[in-house]
Amino acid sequence: MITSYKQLRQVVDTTVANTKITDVHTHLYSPCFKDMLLWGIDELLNYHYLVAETFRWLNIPYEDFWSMDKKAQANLIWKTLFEDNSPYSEACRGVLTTLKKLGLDVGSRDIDSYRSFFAGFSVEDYVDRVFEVSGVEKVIMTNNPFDQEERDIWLNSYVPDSRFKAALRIDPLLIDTCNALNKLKDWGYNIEDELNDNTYKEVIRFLSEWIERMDALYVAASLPYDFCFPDDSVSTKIIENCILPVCMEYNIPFALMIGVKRLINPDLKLAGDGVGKGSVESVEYLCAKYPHNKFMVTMLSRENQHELAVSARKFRNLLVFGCWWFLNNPSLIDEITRMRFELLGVSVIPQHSDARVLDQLIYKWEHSKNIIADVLYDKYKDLMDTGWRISEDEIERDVQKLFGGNFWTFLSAKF
Ligand code: RAT
Ligand code: ZN
Repeated sequence: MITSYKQLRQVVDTTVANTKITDVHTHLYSPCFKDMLLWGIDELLNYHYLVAETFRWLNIPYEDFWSMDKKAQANLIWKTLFEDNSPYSEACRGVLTTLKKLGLDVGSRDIDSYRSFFAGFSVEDYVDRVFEVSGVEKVIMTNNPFDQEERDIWLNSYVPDSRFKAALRIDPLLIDTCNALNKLKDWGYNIEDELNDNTYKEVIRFLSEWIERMDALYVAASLPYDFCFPDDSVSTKIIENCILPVCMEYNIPFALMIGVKRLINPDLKLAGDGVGKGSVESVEYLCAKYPHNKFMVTMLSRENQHELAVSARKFRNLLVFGCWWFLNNPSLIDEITRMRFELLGVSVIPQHSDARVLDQLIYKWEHSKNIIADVLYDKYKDLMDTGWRISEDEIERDVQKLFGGNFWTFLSAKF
């Protein structure tokens, strides 16, 4: 049993540091996806979070930046955000934490020496290194069957790697349905001109084939802030008639990521999205109307977090996950994690990385783990103050659930 605050602190820190993580949502790819797997200093610097921050200082036309090669873009981002200003934004600091944890001399500010370091690795060795340094054991990819490059790999050269699991991402079916259905037609599915039972059957066939091909752990969509369910839109029809039945058949969750304001500045390309408040009522409707379906939900707006956590108290088929994208900042992770632990106890996935560059697993988890450890320490300390006695095993049990167990249990649950 833990007998002092000092011992508690030490057990929490060690357990959080040593527990292997399942990262439930990333944009990473296994090595068989070749160039789609991004890594190294130039990719780290070209992260779209940093591109957005760089443009706050640049006066050049957007096109001039986009026409530069990756190395020149990285140099400009480095100069603007790291040399001309202090890099304490979360995305900048992340680059430095990553370099530090890889053993590089952050104080040297010598970007070319960082480049030489990365050039010394094969991709396979580097993947091993990042998994080891970050403490991540498995990552869930974001797999888009509508992307031609990705599709070709799945069809021709995919090699399973037990560290990288798939999630079937179907945004085009919901936000660009007409074009998505035309693609299905091109690929030989018998899609009719209207959304009728035959068309739904063929969409279901498409989804089933890809779930099986990818061995997808869940089906996912990133949805706009004004996503509303139900309504009389095409996306409601596809969700009702295709996605929910397929998820039910395979007993896999439908993951909804709600709150994007797409391309509020199109000149910024991937960096041009914003955030808006979403409808928790839609999530509640889904959970209540489809009690045998499972839903994983993360929302992008800070204002939605409390309401979403309350909904999760009401629906066992709702698993809340992560501090997504613009919420992945220390002050907000701290606030949201505290509130979730207070409302939901251990029954939540406190974080996912959303890493797009392999190396980001290192900083995203390092930063989040430190905050989660602080919050856990406070919560266990409050328990100790009541006279409740806590063992090291119980802390390990809880942290294992938070860092992966809850996800795997939810996948196998049948409601
Ligand atoms: O966090 C991000 O990198 C965003 O650009 C999005 O990819 C978002 O996470 C998503 O999955 O749509
Ligand atoms: Zn994402």
